Amino acid sequence: MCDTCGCGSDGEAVLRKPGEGGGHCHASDHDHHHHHGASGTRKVEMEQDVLHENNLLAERNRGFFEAKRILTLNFLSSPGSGKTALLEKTIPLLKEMVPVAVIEGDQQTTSDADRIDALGVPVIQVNTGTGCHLDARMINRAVRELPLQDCSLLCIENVGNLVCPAMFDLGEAMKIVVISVTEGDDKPLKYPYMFHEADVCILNKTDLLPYVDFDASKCRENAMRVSHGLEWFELSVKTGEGVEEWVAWLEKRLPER
Ligand SMILES: Nc1nc2c(ncn2[C@@H]2O[C@H](COP(=O)(O)OP(=O)(O)OP(=O)(O)O)[C@@H](O)[C@H]2O)c(=O)[nH]1
Ligand SMILES: [Mg+2]
Repeated sequence: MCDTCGCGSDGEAVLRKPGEGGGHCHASDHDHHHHHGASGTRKVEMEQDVLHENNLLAERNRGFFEAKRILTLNFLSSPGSGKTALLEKTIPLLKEMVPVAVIEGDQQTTSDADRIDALGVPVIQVNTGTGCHLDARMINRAVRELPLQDCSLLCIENVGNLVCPAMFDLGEAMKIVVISVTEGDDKPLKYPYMFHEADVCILNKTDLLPYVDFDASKCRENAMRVSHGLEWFELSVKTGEGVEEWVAWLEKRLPER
């Protein structure tokens, strides 16, 4: 959570089905009242309360997913690293093996949900408005709108942001952080909380490596410094290079039917 503005903690998220539009940002959506209290103590207490409430609901979500044997993955990254592109590549390779459903998180638009809808799997869009992350309550509401089957895969694409989403447990089994080679190999050190919380890191857009100053082994080393047990994949969604290894790894973790 942004501890300076507390964005997203006071607004109601909007759930949308693919094609329901809402493509425009209105100035009124950004009536964003900043409560910068003079007392640092109050700010910390508020943040703890919000996270405590979120954690309780996340545990309820987790219990639901475990009881139904739904493998739930939370995909996180900065905007544009390729989360939706990765889902578009991965889902067709898995959907014959296991039922797949998707929750898409964005501030506005249903464009990502429309892309997933084209794959023929159930999807719901959560528009967070001014909020910069998904939280456990939004997931709790969204799963009620989805035809979730037992022994299935649920992919959640979080709002593009390397900061706040890391703090909000959704009840997922794993956090998967996507980073692309255009972002700089120092990102794991600059956004350590995200990489520390992640179970898996996917370095995407390796097809662009010849054109950018990005040292993939240095990036991996930086990521391992903040999270020793991180699973690491390097791939290009565009060319398909490296995708097989990632999908094979995920396949082994799918619930047996
Ligand atoms: N060259 C190259 N471009 C890619 C690759 N993967 C994704 N892209 C492009 O990167 C851009 C962003 O991809 P998205 O999948 O929309 O990224 P995202 O992380 O879902 O973005 P947000 O939902 O806005 O946070 C698109 O123009 C993709 O075509 C890749 O492997 N190589
Ligand atoms: Mg996306």
